[in-house]
Amino acid sequence: MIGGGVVLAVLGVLLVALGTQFLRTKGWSALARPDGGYLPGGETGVQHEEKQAGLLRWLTTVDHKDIGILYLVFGTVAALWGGTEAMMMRTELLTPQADVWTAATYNGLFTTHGITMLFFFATPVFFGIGNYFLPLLLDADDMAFPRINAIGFWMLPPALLLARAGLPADALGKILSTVGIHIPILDVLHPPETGWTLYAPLSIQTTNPQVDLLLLGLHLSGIATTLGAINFIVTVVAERGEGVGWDNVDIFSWTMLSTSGVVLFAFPLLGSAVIMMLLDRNFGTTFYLVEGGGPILWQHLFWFFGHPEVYIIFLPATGLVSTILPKFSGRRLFGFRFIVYSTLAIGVLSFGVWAHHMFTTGIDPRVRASFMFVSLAIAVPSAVKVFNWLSTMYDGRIRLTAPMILSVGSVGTFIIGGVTGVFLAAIPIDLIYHDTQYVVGHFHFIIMGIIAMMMLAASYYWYPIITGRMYDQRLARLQAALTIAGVPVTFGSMLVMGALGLPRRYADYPTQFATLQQVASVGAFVIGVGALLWLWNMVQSYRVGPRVRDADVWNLKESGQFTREWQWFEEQLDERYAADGGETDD
Ligand code: HEM
Ligand SMILES: [Cu+2]
Repeated sequence: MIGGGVVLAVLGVLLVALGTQFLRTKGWSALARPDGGYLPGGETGVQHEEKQAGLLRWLTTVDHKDIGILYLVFGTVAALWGGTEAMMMRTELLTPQADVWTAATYNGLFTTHGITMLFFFATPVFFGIGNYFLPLLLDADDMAFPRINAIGFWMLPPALLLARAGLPADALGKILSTVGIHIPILDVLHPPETGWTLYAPLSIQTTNPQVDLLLLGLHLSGIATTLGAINFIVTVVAERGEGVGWDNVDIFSWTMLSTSGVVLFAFPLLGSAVIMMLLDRNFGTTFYLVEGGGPILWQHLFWFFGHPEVYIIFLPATGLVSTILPKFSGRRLFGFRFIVYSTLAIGVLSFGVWAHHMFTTGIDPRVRASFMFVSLAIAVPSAVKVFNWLSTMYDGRIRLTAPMILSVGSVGTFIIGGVTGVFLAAIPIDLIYHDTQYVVGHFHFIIMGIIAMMMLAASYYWYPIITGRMYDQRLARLQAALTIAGVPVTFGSMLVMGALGLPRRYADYPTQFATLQQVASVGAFVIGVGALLWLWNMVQSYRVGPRVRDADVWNLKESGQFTREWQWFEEQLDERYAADGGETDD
């Protein structure tokens, strides 16, 4: 025991020493990159000027901005797919019976909706925003490893196809069978019905081979996410421009750095856990079976990944609030340092709370209590953020643009999502609310309320930089209002239904819940209409929106907040319009 302690202590000291040395090293960008990215002397090994044309360009690009856009487009497609499933579920729930779709279809819907939204929408969209803007914000030439960056992205489409092969296979099989063609594999692949949590023993006993493809897809997406995270970390640590010291790193980069650190510890574990599940399913191992490690082992491993995953997508959203809110309050971010500390604290604490998902499984009460305390403790750094945001707005000159409306809305929905979460962290309350619609309501206030809403805010805030054009701002404000109104109607109803005892993951329900379910569905359709308006606005403005000629779109110079990405944009505009004498027409 004592020997082990000494070894651990020595290892710890070594690790800290190494880390300090790492951070002290100057001139990282002068080091050769093993992947052939940047060469010594600050010359780029990758020539963005010689881009290919058309489709080939998008398939071969290693430019961080292009890869960022690829991520954003991919994430948007996934969001539309997962969003369609949300609308299908809400349609089913309009009536107490499972009559619109079968119960089996509903099971498939919530499973694939959850997986698509978390793995293929939320994470990729933040990686897209990070890819596009981190190098600009940090004054770096590109991401640290441009080729690895491209590889990381290109693993995602096959991962999505593997994870979601069930639906296309099902549909294709049905279509082909009407014309008399029969391909057996298409009949057996159908959407998994395990929930996104894939609990054993159900996920091991299910014969549907689509579950195996899903596990492979998750594994692949895990590799992709890890590669991306390594790239973000090295970029922030080693690729910052001359004038960007650690005291000068912007808040969004801080959150991407923290998120990437969390990814590094969470996703590889998921990778191993799903491989063990594949072995259980196909090769007779018993990692998660009663005679072996037991089903609870899966829950431990899954949530050791799963809880940090929710912070992986939450932290960048807070980074966006901290970035956008001050710009339209005419004031600097209040308590910058404390926001950074709270971000780091949440990142570390996120690994100490996983068993709060397992309070009802009969684990040792003493273990449970410790997880309850850490879970409650996370409320502190989260509240620090909220108070800082409120203080930033206090006495400020608020301008209600679309990104600002969404940011303020996000702070509001986050407060509801956070406070309902504190209740769940308390064991006696969780024992009652576990597996009810209350839980689903709680996490959607976060996942839709701050995460998706801040993505929308970011799209409105930075749209001019990415496209060089402006969108319809009135439509954007309308869309922001619809989303903010829809979230509490939909997910507030779920909170109430859950508190009244309605379990989650059921296609049918007792008739006394009909009214609340219908209210929730109407709210969801309002959000859905908003999403379509957003899509229309983005696509249409990309084609015919007015060109931006003054880089100070948001009047940021006035309050001294014309930050690096906008300065870069200004240079671009200067070059563009100097080159053609301002003759470019729409
Ligand atoms: C308009 C927006 C949305 C609506 C109306 C919606 C609706 C729903 C519904 C009805 C369920 C199933 C409830 C049940 O019967 O158990 C669900 C589950 C879930 N949703 Fe959403 N959702 C939305 C957005 C999102 C977003 C943006 C994310 C993630 C980024 C997300 C992640 C999840 C997850 C992880 C589950 C749990 C799946 C499971 O039980 O395995 N949702 N959602
Ligand atoms: Cu959790």
